[in-house]
Amino acid sequence: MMLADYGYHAGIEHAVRSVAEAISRPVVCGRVVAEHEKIYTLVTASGMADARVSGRFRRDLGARAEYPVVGDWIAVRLPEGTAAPDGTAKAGGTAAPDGEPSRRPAAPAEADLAMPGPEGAGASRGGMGTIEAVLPRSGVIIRRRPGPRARPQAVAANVDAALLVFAIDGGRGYSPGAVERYVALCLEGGVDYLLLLNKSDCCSCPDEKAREASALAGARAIPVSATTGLGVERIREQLEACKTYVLLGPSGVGKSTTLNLLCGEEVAETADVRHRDRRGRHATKKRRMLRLPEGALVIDTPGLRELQPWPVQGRLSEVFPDVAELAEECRFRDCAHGEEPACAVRAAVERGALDPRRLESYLELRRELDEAVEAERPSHRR
Ligand SMILES: Nc1nc2c(ncn2[C@@H]2O[C@H](COP(=O)(O)OP(=O)(O)OP(=O)(O)O)[C@@H](O)[C@H]2O)c(=O)[nH]1
Ligand SMILES: [Mg+2]
Ligand SMILES: [Zn+2]
Repeated sequence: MMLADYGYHAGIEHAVRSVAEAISRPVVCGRVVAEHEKIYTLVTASGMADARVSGRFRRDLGARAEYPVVGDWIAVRLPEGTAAPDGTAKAGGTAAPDGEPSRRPAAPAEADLAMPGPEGAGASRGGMGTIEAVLPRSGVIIRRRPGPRARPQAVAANVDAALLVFAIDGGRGYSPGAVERYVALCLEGGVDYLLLLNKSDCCSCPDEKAREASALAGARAIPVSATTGLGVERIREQLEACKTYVLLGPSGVGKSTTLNLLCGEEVAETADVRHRDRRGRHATKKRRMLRLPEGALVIDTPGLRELQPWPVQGRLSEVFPDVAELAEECRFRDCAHGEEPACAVRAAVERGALDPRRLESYLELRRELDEAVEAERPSHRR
């Protein structure tokens, strides 16, 4: 198995070595391709393996570490008899106590496409790897964990670009505000994005919708129909081999259908939306990463019920360059565009130069992100 096919680069090797030195134990690197409760399916230089986090890892969770997510590069101790990362397998692989080889049989070629099946985890009866560390992430999708307390939850890691999927069939999941919210999520995490306006076969004016969405999202919207195939070539043009993409969006918008279309076969389960309100039925239960025939890596995710971006890079003003530009003319540098005198942003709304919806959307996201920043302060953390 070529880890390079999964985006491996020299920086990762370096990070794995520092972990090995820090814990004085041999570790190899792997990439999480699926999560099943507390078990992770990894791709490693010697094939697929299942692993759990180590006791040390769990103890350290109180500090800053987070559980691995799909896309993470991790440092893992593999059970005896598994091939070493340089390919120097310990001859033949020692047998596990129950007589089964401790390594799963090599994945067949098509397993590249549909790597971890639902039965994936736990299938390797022999050995379970031990995850010692999550390596530093670059490009991460982090939302606020649903619930009363402001806590972060990573959705996918080491992502180059998100494929933000919306359905423009008239359901309620698509709105300018939702687009701004998903774009903020991507920019905060340092992730590029592309907007896929799916179900355009059920829309009378898909090009108009794409123009409208492009204006909100830096001209990155494509009308698509995952059932007729419209737009699929334009998506393919954007995907590069060995780069990582994540499909994000509400349930029922067609993320898995789009993935199947890109794969050229049914690799992901899909489900009809409810007739009454066109809402999805949460067909995809778990996140997992697949490799397209052309080599791009795509993570399918369950539809998000709630989406509040989590502050990472402080890039909200890039989602709202119009508001940011006006704000430079406000009298107070830290103007909240509320009751302050001489607020250039509110003045622009009043003279019709800025859509009030846009300002509302900005203020709402600003408030949510500020609340999260506040919750992250050491005095608020437990
Ligand atoms: N008309 C039409 N239907 C589509 C299109 N894309 C997907 N669908 C249908 O929409 C339904 C939901 O599709 P899924 O791919 O399961 O949606 P999902 O986004 O993966 O949903 P979750 O896994 O629940 O998050 C299925 O019945 C699809 O056949 C499209 O472009 N046009
Ligand atoms: Mg799905
Ligand atoms: Zn102002």
